[in-house]
Amino acid sequence: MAKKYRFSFGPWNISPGADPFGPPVRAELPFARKVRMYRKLGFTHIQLHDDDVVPADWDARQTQRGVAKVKKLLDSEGLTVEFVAPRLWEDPRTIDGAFTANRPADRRYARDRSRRAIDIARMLDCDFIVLWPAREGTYIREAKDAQAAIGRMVDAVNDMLAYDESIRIAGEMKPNEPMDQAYCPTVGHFMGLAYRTSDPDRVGVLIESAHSILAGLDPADDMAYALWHGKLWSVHLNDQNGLKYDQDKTFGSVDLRRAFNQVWVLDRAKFYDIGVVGLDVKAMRTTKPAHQTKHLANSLAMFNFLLERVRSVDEELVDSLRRSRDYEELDRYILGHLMGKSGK
Ligand code: 3MF
Ligand code: MG
Repeated sequence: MAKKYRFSFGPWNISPGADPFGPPVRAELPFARKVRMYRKLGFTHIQLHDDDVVPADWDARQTQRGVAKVKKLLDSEGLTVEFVAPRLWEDPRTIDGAFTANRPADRRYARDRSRRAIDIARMLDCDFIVLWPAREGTYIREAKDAQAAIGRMVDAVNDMLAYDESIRIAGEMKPNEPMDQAYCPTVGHFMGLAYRTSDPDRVGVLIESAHSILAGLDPADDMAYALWHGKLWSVHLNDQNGLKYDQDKTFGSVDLRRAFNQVWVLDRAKFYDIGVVGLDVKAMRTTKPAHQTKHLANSLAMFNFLLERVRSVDEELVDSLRRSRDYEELDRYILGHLMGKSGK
């Protein structure tokens, strides 16, 4: 592969613009219409929740037929499924969490729904599952046994690993929202857990820039940490303005230098040979329907712009400034380079 990146997003990234304080402001586009937008926007891969493909309450036969129909649609557009994620946070049975719910029947529901997500992934020629543990935490500390909860998360991952002997699973960690506190708030937490599963080589992470930022961490350093372990299998690049609600802003739109460093770390690690670059970005609520994919096109363009900046860094200069510990000059050089000024 010639150092070329592949890009993906999920159908939820073209959205009607509702927020907790106001209703939708754009019509929800039919799934098939969204699918037809991917290639034109420069994307070859699609990310899906299980119920983006077929409703979660369909029986096995309906599911098989429904998935086959979606597969045909994706094939006709030349799209590859990057991952399938079981949506374990909307059904009433997941109100108290999924794998960590206190009721055994709710935990069984989460287990069965995750197995079904694997079935759907397989029908779509995909061997990659992403777990965003949305409600695996609490509003108050005393609601659940936190130690038991971690064990239950390991059990759930083990169940999926046993259900399909070659499926790979990546945890997408987020410190909060919708819960006050998540049991596996960071990449490091999930990776510790991954090593205690029955097949650590098949358990990795997806890092979302905003989720690292919300945990007070630098996304580029988080990515480097997971890359060192050989466990960074996907990313959700976006941006985030401070420690607030999850904003999913256009990549690079808040902090260009922070975005530059994410591309730097990914490119130095040859991520183009490892995984697909996902852009988990959301249009502003003020965006008109005619412009509702601009945030995706702009995020991809920003990645490519920063890639050009990363690949034109004067490596020798950086090395020599590191050796002489002249970080003031390095700081000036990087800022100048980001602004297109090449002066040494
Ligand atoms: C939540 C997210 C989600 C997950 C997606 C896949 C809307 O903060 O980032 O995107 O990425 O549900 O699990
Ligand atoms: Mg995400």
